[in-house]
Amino acid sequence: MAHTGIHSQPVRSCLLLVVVSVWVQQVDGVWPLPQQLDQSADRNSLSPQRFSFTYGRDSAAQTGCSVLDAAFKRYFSIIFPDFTKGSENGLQYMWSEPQPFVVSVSVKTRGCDGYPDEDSDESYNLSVSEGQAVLRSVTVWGALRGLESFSQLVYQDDYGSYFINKTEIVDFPRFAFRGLLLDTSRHYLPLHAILKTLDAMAYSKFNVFHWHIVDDPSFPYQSRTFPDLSNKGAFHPFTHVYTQSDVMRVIEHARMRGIRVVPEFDSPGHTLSWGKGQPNLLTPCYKGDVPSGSFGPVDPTVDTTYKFMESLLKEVKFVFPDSYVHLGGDEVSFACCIMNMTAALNRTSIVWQDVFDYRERIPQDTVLEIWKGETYQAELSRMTQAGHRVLLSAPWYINHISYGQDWRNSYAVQPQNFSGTEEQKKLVIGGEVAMWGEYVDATNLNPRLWYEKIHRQDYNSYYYYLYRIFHIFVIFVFVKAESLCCSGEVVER
Ligand code: CP6
Repeated sequence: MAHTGIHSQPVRSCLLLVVVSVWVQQVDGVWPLPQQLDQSADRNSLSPQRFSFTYGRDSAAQTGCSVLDAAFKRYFSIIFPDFTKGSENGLQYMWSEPQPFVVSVSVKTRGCDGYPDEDSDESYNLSVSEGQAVLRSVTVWGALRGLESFSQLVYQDDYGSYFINKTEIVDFPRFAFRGLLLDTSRHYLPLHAILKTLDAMAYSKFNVFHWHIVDDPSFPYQSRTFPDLSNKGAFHPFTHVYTQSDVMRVIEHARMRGIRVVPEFDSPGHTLSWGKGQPNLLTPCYKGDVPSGSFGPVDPTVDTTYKFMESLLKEVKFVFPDSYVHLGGDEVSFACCIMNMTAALNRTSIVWQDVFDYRERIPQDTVLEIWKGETYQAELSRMTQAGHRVLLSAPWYINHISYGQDWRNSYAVQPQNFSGTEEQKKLVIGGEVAMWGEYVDATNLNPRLWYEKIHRQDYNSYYYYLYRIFHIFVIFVFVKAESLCCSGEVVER
């Protein structure tokens, strides 16, 4: 009896060690925080060999649904990063026989081949219980958001085993438009940098890629109708352009992640690069009676300008499937001329706040985007008072950096915190992060976009360090206790 007592001591402390470690193990969060999240300490172990995604029996989408078939493959690799078929369990150490785990996904409406749009229902319910998870949504776009949340719930312990806790999530976005602007004119961004950014957007449930594709410095969009625009206006006519096939790849990569692509062809200002491949488009500047050789904005006084703009926008409408087009209109005082074209466009247009500030007559369904920092709350009041839908970008101009921790301000913003009625507040359809390209290219884009968020979640928190230190301390105590009782055992023998 005495023997068993002493012998079981290390076993018991080992068990306790496991229990305490598990208890201390942080239950990983979901980012951004779901509307409702209930997590229990009960956990399932997952093994890649016995894990699968399936379509629920009652799901309107079944195998062959492009968006979800691809998402299942993608999220399998995201969930099990060190698992490659063939090398069986790689890093993992299994305590017991692997248990099967099935994620069953059911959507109400099929719609696997379409594009996400402003009315897409992105809500989902996720229930993780023993041996299975059930994900339900109205659309495939909601299912994508649910798969993202599911993947964020899976974690590995220090031995590489995978776990997921029992969890209930009810979730839907607070704002329909959650955008990110990239500027590919100041610096050319290679295709892979754009595709990687779309991947990262999906991890944070962003759903609109605002492609500020051309501007003063360069015109990288290779137009079918006007090839000289990029032949003469891009930084390089072959290497620094987006071909039609590049653009299609971006749109498809985005679609697969439930992300809309809204192109911006900013005019009538910010068009210097356009003038190189399209003679007589820009307003010539004069020194006295002679042209000085420099140019102003698009020339609103000649007919050819309108013909050109009409053809270009017709092409844009053909190439980009989204129902929104961004027409720019910033930093020039006669944006009126482009507004006349929007009726023929038959798309919802977005324009920068300048168009509203200059008191142009603006069609009621035009979305206004606020980018000027100082007065954005007053601007929100005025624009929604005038009945316009509004996008807020001013507080998220993250190309502006100061000395550390800018993210604190970005996260504190409440876009509906302005004086106005409830009706007015509903007109705020969402917001946009803007990463202008003056000082950003492919070498620093990723860290500039996502760096602070990574730190916010983990390592910047001193709780994280406290937790690590406490964990090491607990292990130390148990190793010590175990060695003490083991020496006891030796003495007994
Ligand atoms: N280019 C264009 C820009 C900016 C805008 N339009 C801009 C202005 C101020 C800051 C950042 C960017 N570079 N076409 C304004 C909408 Cl801080």
